[in-house]
Amino acid sequence: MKRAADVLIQTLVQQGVDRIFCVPGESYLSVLDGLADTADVSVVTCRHESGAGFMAIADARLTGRPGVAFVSRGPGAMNAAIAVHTAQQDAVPMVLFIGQVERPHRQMNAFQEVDYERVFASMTKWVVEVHDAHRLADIVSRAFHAAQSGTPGPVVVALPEDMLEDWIDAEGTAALPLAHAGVDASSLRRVADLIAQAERPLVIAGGLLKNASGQAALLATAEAFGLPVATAVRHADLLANEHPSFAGHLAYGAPAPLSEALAQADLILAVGTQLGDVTTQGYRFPAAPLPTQPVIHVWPDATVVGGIRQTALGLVAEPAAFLRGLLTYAPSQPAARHETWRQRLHEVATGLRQWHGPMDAPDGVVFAAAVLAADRILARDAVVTIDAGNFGGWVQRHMRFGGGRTMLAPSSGAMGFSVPAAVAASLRCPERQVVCFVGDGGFLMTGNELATAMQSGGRPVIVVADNAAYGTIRMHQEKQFPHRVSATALCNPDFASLARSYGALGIDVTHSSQFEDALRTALASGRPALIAVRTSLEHISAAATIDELRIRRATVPQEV
Ligand SMILES: Cc1ncc(C[n+]2csc(CCOP(=O)(O)OP(=O)(O)O)c2C)c(N)n1
Ligand SMILES: [Mg+2]
Repeated sequence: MKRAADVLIQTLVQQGVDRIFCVPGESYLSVLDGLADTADVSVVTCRHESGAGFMAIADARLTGRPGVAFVSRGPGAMNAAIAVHTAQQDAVPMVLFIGQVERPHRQMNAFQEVDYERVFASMTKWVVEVHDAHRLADIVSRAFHAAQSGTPGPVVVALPEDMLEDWIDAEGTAALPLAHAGVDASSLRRVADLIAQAERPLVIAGGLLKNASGQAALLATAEAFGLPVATAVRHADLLANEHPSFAGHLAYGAPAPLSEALAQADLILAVGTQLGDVTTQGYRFPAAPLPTQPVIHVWPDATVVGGIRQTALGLVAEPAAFLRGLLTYAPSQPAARHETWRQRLHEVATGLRQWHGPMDAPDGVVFAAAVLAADRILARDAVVTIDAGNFGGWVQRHMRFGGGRTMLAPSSGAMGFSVPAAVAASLRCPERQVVCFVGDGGFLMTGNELATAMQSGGRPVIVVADNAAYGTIRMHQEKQFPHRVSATALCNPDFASLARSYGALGIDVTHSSQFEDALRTALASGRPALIAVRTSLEHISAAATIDELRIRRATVPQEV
């Protein structure tokens, strides 16, 4: 006979889980008790459930396996909700285990009781509450299967406290084999034909290719067909940005020269992306529901392919396997006209990476300076995490990714992702440099996970862009309500001192000339470090200053 909690842990190990991120709760004490004796699973104790969830997402991105978080019932679960939503928007496999009130007290508004099925239904692949301990192992195995099948995403498993303490005659359940969507030879031939007939074919590559085999297949296909590749939002690392096939990053508000150049495409091959709102620049490129150029869409889930957009060809297939199959039909040599088109796009993308603005302003460092220095200094295989916020615009546009350098950022635009993600990345990849870029707003949402880094042996370098503002929102205010600043100014702590109080290294940067030394010192320190960059608010985004926004607003006629 075994305690159900121990059967659960055995099942986790059988699913390949070697690390979980948690905030403990009295609702799953027996699991914590069992984990104390389990050498196979490292337990990272976090300071907030959003941090635990974000760490699980980053870990999933780096391992290719579902990320796992354990949180307590009710309040703990609600704190974790932001990560569930992020995993859903990013199609990242994650299993979130939540304690639940004991079974006899369910449906009685018991202390911290939540109906998880109702709360999480809209943002998960599956929510299940385990009522019978005999079913626990099978349900957990199925949860891992569901998180990885078709469109990957989050699954929530609720564990009533008393169920975990039942004694049962059972063992753990092995991982269920995943079924992979395939693609037939005639479809592959048709794709190759459509590429051959097109004047200006373009690949849009997305997050499902964000692993070694996906990136290798993308590179091989791009080279064999001579295809340009634009990447979906937050995935600029799918292809080395210096590679002649790299045709830009479809980030939030992509610069006009890029979107105008890409719009010339007469065939779009979208692989491993859901072609969501941001990547398609508001469902305009390729347009939905009726695109202006033929779209071939490859994604391993029939409900997504063709679901919101007419496709010339929809293929339910694993993106990497599809690309490997397509290689068989590659031409002996890429067409000359494709080569010209590819060069044109690469020149536009490369040109946009140049920064022509100043490095310093009267009110602080222009954040471009920090990004350009980091780009020069960081190892090519560094992991870079990016929070939501305007400072991130410089990182996404002016830093080179791919070719080994990983970009981890939430396409959901969730603030607070990057510090926990960097902690998880430095635990998973201790041999790689891990650098987090975060705003002053985002840092104070989950920067407390610096304590987790100290405790667990992670050593991320955190670069805080401190412009004393929720700058992104201030930018929107200046666009729509110029000169009327409301609720966006921030009064901040001394971030470097704060980092020191955690036991980390803390360095202040007030002029661009200091950044390079600061980053080298931080990287060499071998411990968690924070560089607080006093950042210009006037230079509020990579695209415009506050003054420029006001002038634009004043000179562009407004609708009445
Ligand atoms: C969790 C969450 N809350 C609110 C927002 C809305 N939001 C987007 S950017 C932003 C401001 C970010 O400020 P900061 O981190 O200081 O970066 P900055 O824009 O100043 O560079 C806000 C509030 C969000 N995206 N996520
Ligand atoms: Mg800010």
